[in-house]
Amino acid sequence: MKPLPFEKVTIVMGSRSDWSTMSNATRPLEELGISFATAVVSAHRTPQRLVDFASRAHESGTRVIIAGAGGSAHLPGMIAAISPLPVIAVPIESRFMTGMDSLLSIVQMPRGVAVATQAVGVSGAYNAGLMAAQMLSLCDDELQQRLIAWRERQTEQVPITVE
Ligand code: RP5
Repeated sequence: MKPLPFEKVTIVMGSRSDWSTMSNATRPLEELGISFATAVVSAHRTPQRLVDFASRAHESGTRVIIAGAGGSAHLPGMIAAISPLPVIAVPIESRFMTGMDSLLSIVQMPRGVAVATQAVGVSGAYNAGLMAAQMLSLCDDELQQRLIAWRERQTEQVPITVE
């Protein structure tokens, strides 16, 4: 089996089927020049992989973890229970409850174990990448300048007129 990948931002997801959503987390990271890795880690189907990943990430170069899962979405909370790193969670839009199940099972963490939960689906995944960049920028002045410029470009791109 391939070894677990670790980068400054490591993006994990419960299934390959989550990739169409979670790939959106890579967009702001690419635009801001931040290295990332991706892997499938399932809380239920690969529990030992979850433990290996979460216990090693902070000693393997990762600074922020992004974790996406759908349905009974235990992945982000379990990683946060093991790893000291910040965990940004993305609730995946599920087939039967359109992501409400994912959202509630991720967001209702018990006191003492923190997860930064984003919106359900594509926007949440995108913002997870952006949030990771903002966290990293706290200790990286050049990245902070790139973020400021990135936001200015975003603002400039919003037209005043609707035609
Ligand atoms: C979750 O179950 C995954 O995160 C995914 O969102 C959902 C469905 O997985 P598949 O059955 O498509 O592999 O663990």
